[in-house]
Amino acid sequence: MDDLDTVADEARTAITCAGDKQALEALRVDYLGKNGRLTALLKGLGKLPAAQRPAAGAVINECKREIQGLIETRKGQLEAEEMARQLAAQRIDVTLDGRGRGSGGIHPISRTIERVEDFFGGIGFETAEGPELEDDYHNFEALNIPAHHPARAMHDTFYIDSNILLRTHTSPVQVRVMASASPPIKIICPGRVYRCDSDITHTPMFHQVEGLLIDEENNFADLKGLIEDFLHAFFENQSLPVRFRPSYFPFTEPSAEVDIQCLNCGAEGCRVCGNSGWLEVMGCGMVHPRVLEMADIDPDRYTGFAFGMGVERLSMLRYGVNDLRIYFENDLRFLEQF
Ligand code: 2NM
Repeated sequence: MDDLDTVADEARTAITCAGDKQALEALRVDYLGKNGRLTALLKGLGKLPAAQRPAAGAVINECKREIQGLIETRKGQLEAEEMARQLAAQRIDVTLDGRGRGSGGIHPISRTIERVEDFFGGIGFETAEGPELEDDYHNFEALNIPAHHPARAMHDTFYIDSNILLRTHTSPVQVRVMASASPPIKIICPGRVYRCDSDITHTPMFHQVEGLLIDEENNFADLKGLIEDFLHAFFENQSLPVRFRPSYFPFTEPSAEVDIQCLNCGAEGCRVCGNSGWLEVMGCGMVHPRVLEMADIDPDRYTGFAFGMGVERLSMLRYGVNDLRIYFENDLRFLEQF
């Protein structure tokens, strides 16, 4: 019975001090397990006189129950502490504001294309699209640009093989429409085009919108009037001066380049217009009869005019952007402004 008091006291102290559940389990085995110290005392009952055994057995069993109870209590405490630690570590303040969503925007290139489509769509032009991978015929041959024509050198073409290339303009879309539809044709063709050219004002991929009208009655005066109306609408300035300069394209005859008065200096002369007072914004002309013929359109019955513009350039002028590169950098501080 002295042994029992000693063992029980040791057990009480050890259990109270147990730092985690593994230590506690080791104590349980040590005192209450099959070879445990209290179990050993029970086994030693046989050495007592028979008369004392029941009372001693009852005391040892009572002690075992007490130790068992202390272990359960300590286990509960340790679990509660562990839970409290976890809750503190994983605490979430559900009253905090959310992160919010960044607001999306339409890329200025898309916006510019939409503006062009809005104007021409409003006067009956349909939008047409076509492949960015083209063949030599649709990108060059059918546009009156035969092999070895100097215009092919002007277009620094990305070739896939000797016949397949990345289109250098969206004109092949117009070639495809001319070959598959019959006049009247009124289309604009926006899209990506590719030229092997990269510097501060050129990116190897950029965007164009080209337009084409083919009907029985139209002439250069119609083309001039249409383009003037478009530029006045696009730049929201009905008195913006526009001029046409004679030029050359293989696919149009006659051809012209179109300038607007410099938006930056109003014709005074500045860095933006290279001191000329004018900004080149488009090319245009009457579709060459050979181009119509190759598309099986009778040039004696039909005439057409066409025009083309670079979307990045138009967009930069419209929105006052002075660096082409930011169109391709996906910088939200730029994009969010649109
Ligand atoms: C331009 C300038 C002038 C043009 C011509 C054609 C087609 F397919 F009808 F022949 N498409 N685009 C054209 C004409 C494009 O861009 C500066």
